[in-house]
Amino acid sequence: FRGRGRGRGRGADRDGGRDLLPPEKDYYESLEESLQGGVTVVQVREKNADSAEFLEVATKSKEICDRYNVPILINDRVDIALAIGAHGVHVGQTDMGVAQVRAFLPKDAIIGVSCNNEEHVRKAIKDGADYVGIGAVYGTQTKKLKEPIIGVRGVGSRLAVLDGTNIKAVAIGGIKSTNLLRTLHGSVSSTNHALDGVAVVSDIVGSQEPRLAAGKLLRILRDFRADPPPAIISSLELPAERVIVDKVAEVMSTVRSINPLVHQITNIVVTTQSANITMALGGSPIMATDHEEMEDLSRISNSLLINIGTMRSDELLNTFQVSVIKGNAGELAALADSTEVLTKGVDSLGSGFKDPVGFVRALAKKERCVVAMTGPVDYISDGTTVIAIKNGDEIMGKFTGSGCIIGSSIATYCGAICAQSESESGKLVNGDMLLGAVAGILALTVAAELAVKREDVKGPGTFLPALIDTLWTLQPGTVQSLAQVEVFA
Ligand code: 3NM
Ligand code: MG
Repeated sequence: FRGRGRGRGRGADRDGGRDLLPPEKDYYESLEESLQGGVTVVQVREKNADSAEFLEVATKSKEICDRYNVPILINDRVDIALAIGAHGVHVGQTDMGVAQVRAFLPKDAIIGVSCNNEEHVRKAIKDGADYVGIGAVYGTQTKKLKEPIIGVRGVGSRLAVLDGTNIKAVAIGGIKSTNLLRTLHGSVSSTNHALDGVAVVSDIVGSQEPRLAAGKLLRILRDFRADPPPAIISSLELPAERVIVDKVAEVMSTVRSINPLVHQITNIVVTTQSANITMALGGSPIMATDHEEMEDLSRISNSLLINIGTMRSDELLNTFQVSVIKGNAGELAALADSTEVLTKGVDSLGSGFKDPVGFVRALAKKERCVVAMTGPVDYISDGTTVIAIKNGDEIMGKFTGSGCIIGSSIATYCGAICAQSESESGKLVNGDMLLGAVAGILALTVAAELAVKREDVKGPGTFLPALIDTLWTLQPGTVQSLAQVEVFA
């Protein structure tokens, strides 16, 4: 392996293991510590070792794993697995096939296979694999990838192929304690098929303290199993329009008392008006975009708005968990790969979807977050409930950035709810984001109706400052009496 890989300088797979150890860290010590931390299965992956070295590493590793009663799998090499009496073998798509591997090994051997796409998973079922490794979920330095990164939003469709089988599934590739919760949450199929575990290399092997690194991962995994954070925490008792409107009124007061910090990364065209809208609602905007400030800001802000006017959102959505996705019909259609509505610039063409209620509900379920679709009627869903808001005025379409300020408004209310929420920090969804999205849209659209009627408003130019003034003095009771909300349970 060493000769073929490194010698010719092509196709060289990284060790994917021992080469990741921190300087001075002993491999076997690291392995033992990771087992103490709670690793439940070990795979020996030696991409550049010759057979003698591989055999030695596998033999010693098995001795250690045996002491912890943890099964050990060998990557690719059936002969090594047989030689040391390993519990099984893991193969890639270009290795020996699962059925052939099975023929060599004892009957109860565990055989796993790496799957990048749905076809691979179908083949794994047919070949009789015990588990599949789905990936790469994220980018990784550990292995030179031959197949595309699927992103956390790609795992669910692979899992769905396993429905009705008892084949286990783990996700792999760039999984770390910092993204594990998001990975578990995002990797659920529309049929509710979830991961059985995750496979991790660098976050454990690269750690000075693999016991702590593994322990942290295990804790997140167990917490998720015991108490999966719902895509949405909704306190709305449905179907009751009145309850929603009353809750919105409550949130409006909360914003003014809590004064949430709302970090907004937004288009230069709308920065000022977004900041002013947030202030008028009772929040504190931070419009920083500097790379260096991001980490510090993430510690103090109550919400983060990322306003992208383009369709490159896949990358973002694959990287972290959003609480709310807001867009017009065209933008959301693009996200859903639907051709029912086309976008032209920032304006949606046509009136939208035949079944907007069904569309937002399905998209929210798929993306596992709240989805808000703005338009003449706004539709907000958590994947189950859909709330339609009929307030607003067509003047909102007559100036630039009306969608952007709705985003600011949603982020302000969601920030207040997060700040007030007592749920444990670090969870994906901190409070009722459905309520935050509804409050954000309702406050803004009711204010728009009031502002446009003012005598001093002659058009879009005078409307915007009037809107800010109206929001500034907007009373919860006014919103309660003017709200036109409909609930689709
Ligand atoms: N297989 P890390 S990704 C060994 O996509 C391996 O099949 C992958 O290492 C696949 O946790 C990968 O350090 C590397 O990213 C995983
Ligand atoms: Mg392989």
